[in-house]
Amino acid sequence: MFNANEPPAGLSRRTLLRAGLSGAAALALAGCAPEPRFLSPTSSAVRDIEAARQATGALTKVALKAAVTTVDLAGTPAATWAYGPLPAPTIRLRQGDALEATLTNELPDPTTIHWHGLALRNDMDGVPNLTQAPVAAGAAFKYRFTAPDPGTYWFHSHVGTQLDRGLYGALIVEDPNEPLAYDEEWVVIVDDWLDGVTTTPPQVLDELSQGMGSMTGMSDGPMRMGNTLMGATSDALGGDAGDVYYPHYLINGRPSGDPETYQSSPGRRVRVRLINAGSDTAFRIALTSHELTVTHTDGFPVTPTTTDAILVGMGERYDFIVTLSDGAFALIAEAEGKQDRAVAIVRTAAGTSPPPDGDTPELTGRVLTADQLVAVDSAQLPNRPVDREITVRLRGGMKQYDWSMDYNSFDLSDPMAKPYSVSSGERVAVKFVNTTTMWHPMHLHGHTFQLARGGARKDTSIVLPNRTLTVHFDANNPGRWLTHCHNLYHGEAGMMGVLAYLD
Ligand SMILES: [Cu+2]
Repeated sequence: MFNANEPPAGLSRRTLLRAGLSGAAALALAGCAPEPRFLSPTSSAVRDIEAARQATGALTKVALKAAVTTVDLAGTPAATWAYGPLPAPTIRLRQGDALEATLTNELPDPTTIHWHGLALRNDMDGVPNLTQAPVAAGAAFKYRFTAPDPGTYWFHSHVGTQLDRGLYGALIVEDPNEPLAYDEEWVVIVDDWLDGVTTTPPQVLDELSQGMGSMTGMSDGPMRMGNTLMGATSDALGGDAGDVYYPHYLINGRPSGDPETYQSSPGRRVRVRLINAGSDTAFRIALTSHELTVTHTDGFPVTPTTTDAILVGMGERYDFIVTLSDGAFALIAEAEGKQDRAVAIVRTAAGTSPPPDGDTPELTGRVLTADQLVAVDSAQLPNRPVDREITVRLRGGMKQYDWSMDYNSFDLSDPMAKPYSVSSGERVAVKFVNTTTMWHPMHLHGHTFQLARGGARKDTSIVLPNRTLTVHFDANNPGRWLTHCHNLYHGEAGMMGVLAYLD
């Protein structure tokens, strides 16, 4: 028995309305139109869509232990959090296979894993308080889902600023009918690193959150103030390139003082799977004395496009083919606007390694961004009219560090406070209107959208300052999906929102 004036904990006004009142009485009590109801991540619609996915029946099991560790950065020890080594061992499965990943949390804080880019079942998406309860310190959680599409994906913590530690790795979904011809594969993860060297990510967020006030970048080139970087600019990114000072940039967990060597033979065709796991850094990627032929972005195939360099934002991926020459070469990941870089060595013959700070004309040659790409026919969204248009205004700035979507100060402790609605089966257009003076790599969970008509299929896309990017997707994966800036600190400051399917 309970007092009718006082709903018991957990019973919403809406539940009571449905239970007892109807029509005019309910509307009068609510004081306005009835609240929309949204599908829950544990709804039958989520289970049904998972059951309907093409599945091979094969199951890949992995164990991921998130724990405190120390990594060696060319002789500098960095105390950090990681899933074992940095990066985590690559997870590989085939399209239609199921992944069972057991996360054991040995961190002092709660954590989750997000499977970035996969159109997976909503309750396995790893967003704390939205698709699952955060996994408490000392607890474990089993992620289990079918991988629907082949491609280059990655996984990372989605709690607070944990991504800017070492909690990330590559997830490769192989195509059983791979149409691309190549001899070998190299997974390349680029990252910006500060954890345990100069500071920790929570301290960086604290510092940034003070706001820059009236401070302006008067310097000629980037200048460090605490953990803030002033004056890092990029024409390709339309101005401010990034605002966090990083003492190291890494390729596959290694700084330029201790580069990885990729050993191969002249003439070999290598498929490079490039992932930007950085938190505040776009990278400009080039291989000395080579052209790059881009074949995929964010997992989906594009018409092969040859370039000298690629500009990759945080969360984006590019696959490209290189035919290796005879000698020793440097794969350069130039931290855009920040005048620093990571390198790896590509070697097909004896001889001295190229110097890490050598001249790389490729970096200033043709520079590819996703807007130059065209999806192959099989990756085109079918032609149909838009059923729903959602406008997302990106707002805020460095002065107050008040990044947001539509002035909503997003709080992951109450993620469903103000969702954007969609309905199953709709063709949705999202207009990201960037009203700020900085670029934002915007990410949508659980879907792959299309850039313009015929453009690349992507899940993370650069929106330049004072520009609008319109993307289209089909609402075919029910649930509650985060959409946010993949600049980790912008996201944490509030540039996040939820796109929720109506029940
Ligand atoms: Cu941003």
